[in-house]
Amino acid sequence: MNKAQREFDVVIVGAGFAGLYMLYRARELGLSTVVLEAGGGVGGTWYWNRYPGARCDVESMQYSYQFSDDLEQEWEWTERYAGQPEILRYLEHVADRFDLWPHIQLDTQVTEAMFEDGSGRWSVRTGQRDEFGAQFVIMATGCLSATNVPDFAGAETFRGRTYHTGRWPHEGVDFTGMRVGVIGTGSSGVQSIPVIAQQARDLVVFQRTATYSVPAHNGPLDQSEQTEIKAHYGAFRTANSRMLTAIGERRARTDLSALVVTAEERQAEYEARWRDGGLPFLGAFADLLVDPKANDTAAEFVREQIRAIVRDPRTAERLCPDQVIGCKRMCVDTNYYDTFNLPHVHLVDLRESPIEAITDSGIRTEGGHYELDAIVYATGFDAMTGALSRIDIRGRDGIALREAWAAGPRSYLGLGVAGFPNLFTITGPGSPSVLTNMIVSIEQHVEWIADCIAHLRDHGYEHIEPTADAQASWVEFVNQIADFTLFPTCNSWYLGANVPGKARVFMPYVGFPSYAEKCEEVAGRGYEGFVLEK
Ligand code: NA7
Repeated sequence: MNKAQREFDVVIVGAGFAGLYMLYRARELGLSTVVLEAGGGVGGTWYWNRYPGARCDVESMQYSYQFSDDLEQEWEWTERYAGQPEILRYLEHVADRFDLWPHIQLDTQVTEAMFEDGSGRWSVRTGQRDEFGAQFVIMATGCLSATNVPDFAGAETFRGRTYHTGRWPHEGVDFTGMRVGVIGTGSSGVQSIPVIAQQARDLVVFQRTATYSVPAHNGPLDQSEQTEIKAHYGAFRTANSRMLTAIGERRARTDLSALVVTAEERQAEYEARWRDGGLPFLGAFADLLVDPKANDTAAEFVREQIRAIVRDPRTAERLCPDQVIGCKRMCVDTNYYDTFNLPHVHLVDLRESPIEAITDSGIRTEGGHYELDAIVYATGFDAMTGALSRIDIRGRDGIALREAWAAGPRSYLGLGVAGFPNLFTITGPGSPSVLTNMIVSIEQHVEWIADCIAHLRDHGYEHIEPTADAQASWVEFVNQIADFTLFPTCNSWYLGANVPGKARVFMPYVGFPSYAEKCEEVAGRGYEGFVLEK
């Protein structure tokens, strides 16, 4: 039997960076709020992704909340790029420091969220048979949280252990002496492969698409740098949020085309950024993500680095990507390419010999059979929409979000969906989200939503919902901008192309500053493009 429904002003789904801050703001507004979290702790991405080598690809001094000066000053990061355990500790500290725990219900998987036309309220159900009623539902479900596990024939017959990087066992895994296969060479593969190689007796990497990766040059965070940034943290944050990706004003994008400088100048710029490391490599020139010729100069530079690092020329060639650089999210690594110089590490190119089946003792490709004791799926996520479509969300007249989004997600500003009153999505499709420092985008959304709810309350409105017209124009605009770039040219998860059968639509909005400005304008004009109802 179901338990009695508990009533709240706000139900927040997810206790990662987004859910925790949303809770903090909702409480400040005096709203009764509960956060429902599937995991056994807070942290979201950083709770689940405990694979060896898991690390953020945005620098620690930027990948943190800015809403509290005290928090910002107190917390000491230890590395240039924080590892998963340190980020998780940070989020647990946030939950302690702001006394958030009493409002968070862990181990609670939301399965349904229904808008009830009669009462005008939401009813949220969970796999644990709890029911919650709420005026507002806020999805803080994350862009990369629904795991993608390819449907390989015979997968269930494998007698060894299998793992997905996004659902790593809390107790860790000891691969010592084992023959390990890793499928996938996105960020999770690129980060975990060098670490697993240190333990495994034999490591076979199954690569479908070669990856561009730039060295992290990670290490202890320079104390003087930390002190210096903290002395003017606000200005540092503001400067970063003026960047297209809300990251990296210290190595800002140059305004020049890669094609107007001399070959020597171009090489010098790429070398300097390679020495510095990290994602700002792609900011070397203004046109890298819009002009294929410009892009190829950066791509070829990285391929030259790969050829210089990897000693076996055949392996090096297989590791050299041929798609546009930056089209799939670039990786940031520690010793990724070097790892292929180890005698017990082997690369299987799935474009030459695709996986035919998983057998009881390993993986069979067209080229042969690989005996394995463990298989690691580093196969990514049903990105941006997966966490939402796995919940049965129904708006007015019982319309299902899954159906409304069957041909691709349709959202106004990535914040709200026509037909789904009082439902907000933090960093939803149609917002900059994954193309930016996520924390900056999350804070911008949380603050917008909190201000919006305050506005509704102050003016006696019960409901808010985007108009179908505003939503249609926004979706078109997001696509027009994407079409101006090289992003649509490859099979990335930004396009949903990694999940068989998923509609191919470019989901994030390119450019944080213009987006934030648009959101402010919309709010300033009394929530233009939304219908507000008493
Ligand atoms: P990604 O970046 O989506 O990488 C997944 C990898 O798995 C990628 O190399 C895929 O190849 C590969 N993959 C997926 N399905 C298959 C099948 N069926 N067969 C073989 N290989 C497959 O996920 P990550 O977890 O690494 O990173 C996600 C984000 O987290 C990352 O971008 C950062 O933002 C942090 P493909 O490229 O699709 O050919």
